[in-house]
Amino acid sequence: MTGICWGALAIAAAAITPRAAALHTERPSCLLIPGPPAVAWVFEVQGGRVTPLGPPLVHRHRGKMASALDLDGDGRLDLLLLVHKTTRFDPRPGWRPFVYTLREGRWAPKWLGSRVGHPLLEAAFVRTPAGPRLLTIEAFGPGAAGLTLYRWRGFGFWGEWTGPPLGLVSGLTVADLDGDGVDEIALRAAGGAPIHFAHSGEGYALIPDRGGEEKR
Ligand SMILES: [Ca+2]
Ligand SMILES: [Ca+2]
Repeated sequence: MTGICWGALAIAAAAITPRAAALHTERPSCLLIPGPPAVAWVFEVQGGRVTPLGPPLVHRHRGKMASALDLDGDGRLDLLLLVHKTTRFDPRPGWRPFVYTLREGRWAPKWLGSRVGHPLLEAAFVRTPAGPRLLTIEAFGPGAAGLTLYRWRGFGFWGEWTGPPLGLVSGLTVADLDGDGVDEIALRAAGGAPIHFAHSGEGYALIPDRGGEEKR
């Protein structure tokens, strides 16, 4: 992290006036500086205007994969950030899913998870036909990773669906490609080719005709 970056950070932070989240879009955008410390902004872009939806979230550890939406439908924006650290219950460094909620203009911890089912590689909030969910890529074993969907249930996440092993996939990106309010996802296979999935049944299924295409 250079001094120039920190100068820009300080200016940007000073320019942001926290306010209650008045969402015009269901999926706000996130900007993340991985750090450490990690700094995440949540904002929406509408008609060429960029509107911050809260103050910057700063976490002293390295971070990745900031993702925001209203996870539990209470009208308050929730922010997912993966942070790389040890925990009291898991002394090995790893990626932890930390969730914050925007309350009275501040990011308040909602769930600072120590682990999920398997070692966590990547994660994002997604919109499914059943509502918002946490989608993870987890390491199932040597050379194998896969997708798992979790539902928020008051305090913590409940595993709802686990897909088949996919090999070494990474690069999770989320976008509503057809504008129906349900997110499609893209991953990179071990060889670097993009593979696309759509929500189907209780989880995600490969979209065969988009298997080798570049995402729009
Ligand atoms: Ca919420
Ligand atoms: Ca869609």
